[in-house]
Amino acid sequence: MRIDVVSIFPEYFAPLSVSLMGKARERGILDIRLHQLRDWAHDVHHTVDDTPYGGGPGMVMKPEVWGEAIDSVCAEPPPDAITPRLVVPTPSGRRFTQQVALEYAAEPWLLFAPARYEGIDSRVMAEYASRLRVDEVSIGDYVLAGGEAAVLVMVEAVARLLPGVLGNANSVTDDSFAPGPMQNLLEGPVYTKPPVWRGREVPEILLSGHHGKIARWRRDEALRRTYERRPELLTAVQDLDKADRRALADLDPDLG
Ligand code: JA8
Repeated sequence: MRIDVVSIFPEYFAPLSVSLMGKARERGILDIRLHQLRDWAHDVHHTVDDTPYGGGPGMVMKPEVWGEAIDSVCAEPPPDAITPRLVVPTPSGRRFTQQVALEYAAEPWLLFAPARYEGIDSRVMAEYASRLRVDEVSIGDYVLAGGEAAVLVMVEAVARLLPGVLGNANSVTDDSFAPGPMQNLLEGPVYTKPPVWRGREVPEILLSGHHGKIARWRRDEALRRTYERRPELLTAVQDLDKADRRALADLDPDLG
């Protein structure tokens, strides 16, 4: 997969050379190209922002600079006649979820355009929407100082889904067996050795070797944690079995 990122802080993306994503790049699974937005600003100060029409606080990123940057990145296409999916992080975007990460992982080419200041002149998104698929996406309901951190989050969520990026030890296929964001259940607690640490014991069932009972216990813990921390997820959980309904009824008689 090819990923281009255009930013006024390309050095912000140093973590993309570490660990999982560093290895994926070395192996050629990920082709990440970073670009300095100011390279497409032609005035002496390499200006990328200007005051907002209509007044108000802060500055808005200039359309001409982004337009030249995106045109130029798109003009260096991979072998086929493909175009990138343009991803613009913004708190006013559609929510980036695991489902969106799976969608992006199936794309050959992503182009991220993280903004600073009050965002990018909206005509840029309108212009490219007539040529590319343009997604304005939010990673959550909080405001960052810029879109760079959101790009790091999204690239990591996508990269771990690419074939060959994860080892067998923590395979993506496990995501669909263990409770997780895909099933609308939170993961329950996990433990490793020693069996007693500072007087705290590992739940006995996990040491029992009864694989069926362990699976049931984990499911119950996942249901309990989801009920306590993210109750809104439970309304969306599919295919609850009889034991699931009993576990939920124990937590809250209105459920299950
Ligand atoms: C921000 Br400025 C800026 C640009 C993108 C994003 S995504 C998010 N949660 N906050 C702020």
